[in-house]
Amino acid sequence: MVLIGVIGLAILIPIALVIPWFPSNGSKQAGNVRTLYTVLLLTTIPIFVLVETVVVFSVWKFRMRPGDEEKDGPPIHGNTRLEVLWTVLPAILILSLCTYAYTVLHSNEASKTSEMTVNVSERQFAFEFSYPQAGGKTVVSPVLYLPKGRPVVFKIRSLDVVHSFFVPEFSEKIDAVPGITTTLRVTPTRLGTYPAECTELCGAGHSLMRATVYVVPSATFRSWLSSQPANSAPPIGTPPSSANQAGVPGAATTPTAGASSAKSAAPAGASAAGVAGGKTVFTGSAACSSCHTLGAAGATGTIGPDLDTRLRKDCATAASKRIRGATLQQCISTAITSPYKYIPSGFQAGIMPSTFSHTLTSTQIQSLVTFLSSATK
Ligand code: HEC
Ligand SMILES: [Cu+2]
Repeated sequence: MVLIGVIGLAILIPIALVIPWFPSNGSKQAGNVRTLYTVLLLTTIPIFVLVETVVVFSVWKFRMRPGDEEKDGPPIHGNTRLEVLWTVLPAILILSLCTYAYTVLHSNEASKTSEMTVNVSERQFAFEFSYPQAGGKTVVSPVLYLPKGRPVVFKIRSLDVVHSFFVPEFSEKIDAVPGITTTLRVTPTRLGTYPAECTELCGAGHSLMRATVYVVPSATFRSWLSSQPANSAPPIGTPPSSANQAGVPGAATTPTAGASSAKSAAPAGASAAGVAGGKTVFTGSAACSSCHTLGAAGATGTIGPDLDTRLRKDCATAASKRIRGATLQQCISTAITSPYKYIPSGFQAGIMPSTFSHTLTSTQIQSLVTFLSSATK
């Protein structure tokens, strides 16, 4: 029996250690999680082997032999020493593993000195990262740049449904829940390009909800940051009034920065009304391009109607004119702000986000209308 157990261990432990359970290690926290996982493997495999060996041995040793059909087993009853042993040992084991896991979690979540804050805003189906800086300048970006070695605290919120924020190489993730701000701490330790993913089924475009993370040397990070234009809050349109959270762009942190003033302050610089601004909104923060095809924007999404071929037609039918408005502009505007009023044939309601009238500013919507009406054939 001991021999079988030793053979089992000799086979299973190398297999468990060789399997690449995790993607490459990209953060300090990921290192801690991996060590924890290895310790768990090394303690649970021997227990598994012990239990299975005893089970298999007993099945073989105490099997019924010819002539045993009518017999009962010997009337063994209780073994105090054994019972104490199999209660106390697992209890000690579980307590120590829990304590160890808790300390790993605690140190991964502990706030670090010289932490950099990055706000993560999530909505169907896009991420947006903003870097609040001294001097009042806030940089907003659809990709995440991080300096290697610098502890980062992510402040994560959702503008619509439950999403989550996960970078596999950092080995940590947390949900983005509407109405609260969740935090996640990461210290990137390896240069590289990683995916950030939403891991909460959040709608039809969920599988497209990804962003790119670049971990770069701190000098590169600084020059990237200073090359970015300052962008006043809110990053992806005006959040619903329930989203007022201190320290998050777009939140009404001062009495004067309410929803209405945020609305008029938003379209600074690049997001000004007009064709170019509309294209920026379409391909960038509003993530229209993840669902729609549109040549002028280089978009190839297939979840919603192909705007190149469908939009003019769908806006010219009698029914669409009555419901969405008689001119192309009115039609597009209604299609964006009240998407389910008129459903083009072959599509269904409930897929295109119906919250654009809250999450985009009126200037952004106007620039989308201008852009789309000039771009569609
Ligand atoms: C999650 C996928 C998705 C996203 C993101 C999305 N749409 Fe849509 N869109 C659809 C679907 C599906 C339809 C068709 C059903 C409907 O009208 O609700 C549609 C319809 C439309 C129509 C009407 C098209 C027609 O032929 O009648 C327009 C215009 C439009 N979307 C523009 C936009 C703009 C602008 C954005 C970004 C602000 C956007 N959409 C974002 C899925 C999406
Ligand atoms: Cu999501």
